[in-house]
Amino acid sequence: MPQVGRTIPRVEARAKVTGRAEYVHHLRVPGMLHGKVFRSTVAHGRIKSIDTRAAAALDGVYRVITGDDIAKLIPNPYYGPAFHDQPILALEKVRHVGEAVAVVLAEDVHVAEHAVQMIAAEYEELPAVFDEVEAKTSDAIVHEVLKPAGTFADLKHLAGRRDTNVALDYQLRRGDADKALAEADRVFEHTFRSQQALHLPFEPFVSVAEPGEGAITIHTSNQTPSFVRMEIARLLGWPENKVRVKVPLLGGGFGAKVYVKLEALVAALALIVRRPVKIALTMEEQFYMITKHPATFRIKSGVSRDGRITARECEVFWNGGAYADIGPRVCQKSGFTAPGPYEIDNVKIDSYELYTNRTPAGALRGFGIPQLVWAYECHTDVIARALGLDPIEFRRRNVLREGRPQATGTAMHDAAIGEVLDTIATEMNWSAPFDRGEGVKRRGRGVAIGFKASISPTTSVAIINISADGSVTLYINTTDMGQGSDTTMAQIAAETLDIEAERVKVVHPDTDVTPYDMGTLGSRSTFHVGHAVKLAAQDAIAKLQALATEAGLPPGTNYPPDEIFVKRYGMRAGNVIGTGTYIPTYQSPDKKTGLSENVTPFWMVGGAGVEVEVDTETGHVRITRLVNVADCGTPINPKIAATQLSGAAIMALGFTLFENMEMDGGQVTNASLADYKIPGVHDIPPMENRLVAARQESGPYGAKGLGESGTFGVSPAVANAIDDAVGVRLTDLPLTPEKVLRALRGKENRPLAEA
Ligand code: MCN
Repeated sequence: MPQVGRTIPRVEARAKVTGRAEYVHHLRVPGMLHGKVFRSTVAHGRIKSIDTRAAAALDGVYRVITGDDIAKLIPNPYYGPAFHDQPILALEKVRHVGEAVAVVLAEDVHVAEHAVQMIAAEYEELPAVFDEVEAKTSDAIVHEVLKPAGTFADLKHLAGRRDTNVALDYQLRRGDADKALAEADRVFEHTFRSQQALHLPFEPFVSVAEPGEGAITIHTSNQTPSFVRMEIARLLGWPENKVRVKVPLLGGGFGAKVYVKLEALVAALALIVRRPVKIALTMEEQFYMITKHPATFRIKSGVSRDGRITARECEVFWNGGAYADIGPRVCQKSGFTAPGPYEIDNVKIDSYELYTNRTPAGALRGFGIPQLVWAYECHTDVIARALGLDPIEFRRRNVLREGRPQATGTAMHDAAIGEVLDTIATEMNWSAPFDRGEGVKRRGRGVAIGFKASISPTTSVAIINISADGSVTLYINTTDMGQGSDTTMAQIAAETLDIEAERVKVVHPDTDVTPYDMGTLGSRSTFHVGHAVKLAAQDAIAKLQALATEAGLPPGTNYPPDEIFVKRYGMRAGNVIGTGTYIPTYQSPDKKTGLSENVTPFWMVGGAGVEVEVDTETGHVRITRLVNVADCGTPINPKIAATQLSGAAIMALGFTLFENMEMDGGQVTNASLADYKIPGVHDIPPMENRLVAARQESGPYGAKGLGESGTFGVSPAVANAIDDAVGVRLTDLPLTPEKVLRALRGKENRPLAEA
């Protein structure tokens, strides 16, 4: 029976609903100390003094640790995937409000919490910069020297620089955008902004470190166990096999829990005090860890009278906050998709990753793509309206078709952009008459489509063990954070082995046992790890066949594995281990032109159609219908795939309508779930989720990534629908009732007070 394309319940479902599922938050280790973090209250400053005496004297406090204590253990205590810029605890300087400055350790977590209040730090405040556009030319320099990490092949080109906030500037030049703009029939230019927002997994960051003899075990809620092991080993100057990283299930990750977050801190603390240490953050502390990049996007297009886009100029400023994290990759990899899924001969892209004195920004479900789609799909709609063209028709005239080159020069293959657009149109009944409402309730509709490249080059390894009874165990470093990878990886293994998926056990990441994978991020696992799993299963089959031959069984016959083992070893004994390694081909973009003929192993495509009702007296926007459409090639598990699409879209609705980290002089003023609203069940509109019939020829069983595609189109589709309803164009996210009302009043020349 086919295992791929089969909707089976999640393999961990029973454990989750019975409360038996394993999470790091549940972990208690004998002798364990709890750490609570003392955080900076200034956005940029030199540390003059940290007074820990009162805290250390409190009954029950085991020890208070500062950056200086850590530097005694690790002389160069800076980490990061792109730059080695982030100290384990602040050293000399603080660069954002909420930065970790000291840690109190106590057996009782409440004692630690209390003692943290007794620490006092003095800072010499330095000029700070918060805005991404200002950061490019500001005299307030966040890092005096930039130190590229050189860890990942695609980020090796990051040059060490001084006295600049520009961590990376990526540029792409294709054709002659200046000339084509000068010659265009019409030119349109807009600036769009998106806000700082949060991942907010319901399981906040948590890590536990257990020191051993010249070794350490880290239990952590993390999406990249292989990287954590490598980075902790590098910091300690130890071989990787002395560092063991174990990851059970995650209560959500959404890109927050990639690379090193609390792991270096708990490891250093545990080694200093020689006791296990646990740090579990509160919901509020998540506001100081990692966020979605705020971005400013200036976009300019030249268009012909018949509705062809002839040139596009994109200038994107990414607000990376105080530490680069993976921002430079967002700036580059997402940057090259800034012109949108359209065939445009003349393109100029400048994409800048900037340091500022805000909470660092990294990858958030979409890796920068939602910020870009927000801008280019609003821009696309404005152009269509100005030309008097239907927005879907205008897109149809310009979308990239099979085999055509994307801005980088990489040919588009198996990217069902046109099909996604057509499916949205059909589902929305686009050509039928539409009820536009009346009185103060006006109705409108909008669409948007986006696309994303996958991360490349990366490595994934899988191991499959067939036991003598024929049962199968799969060892992978993919983190199941809710996306369902345990289930779908079991399905891919089972499909290849021709058994039922329910017979495959998936071992959670444990770097002593499970093999290398670059990370569960960028919707790369189904494609990359899926390939490795398939290869490992094929290898296991070949080894089983060799065993059958050794056992003297006639070739070509399909013996059940348990019979082969008994025949070969005279009893139920032995096992077969298959391994698979997958690395896609890649050509890094040319440093000057940004062009590459092979920039990604596959393209993800997603889009949305929205119907809204706008109250012209209050500015309130009600979404009356949301259609999510994506191309994921073959859905491995159709039901989970559909929930990936809807989950991503609901997350995007929060960023569209209300989520916003508010700031005052570097202080986050709404750092709690009471003040920072995320979508609740009442915010979920009537929703349909559709996957277009498609196949990724280069993917395992025709599959490719999906986890982020539902985030792409939501924000611009809503803004386009608002414009359609009431004729106002909003350019800043989130689209709050206040902004809608101000725009409406501005259009009518009616002051707000009149309302
Ligand atoms: N799937 C499928 N068929 C496909 C593709 C995907 O059935 N052709 C389903 C599978 O169940 C698979 C899931 O969709 O496990 C996501 O697959 P993929 O797109 O390959 O993404 P990853 O497994 O690499 O997961 C990461 C991705 C990202 S980058 C973020 S962010 C994200 C996401 O997935 N965070 C999530 N989905 C999430 N879902 C939950 N519940 N929680 C998160 O934190």
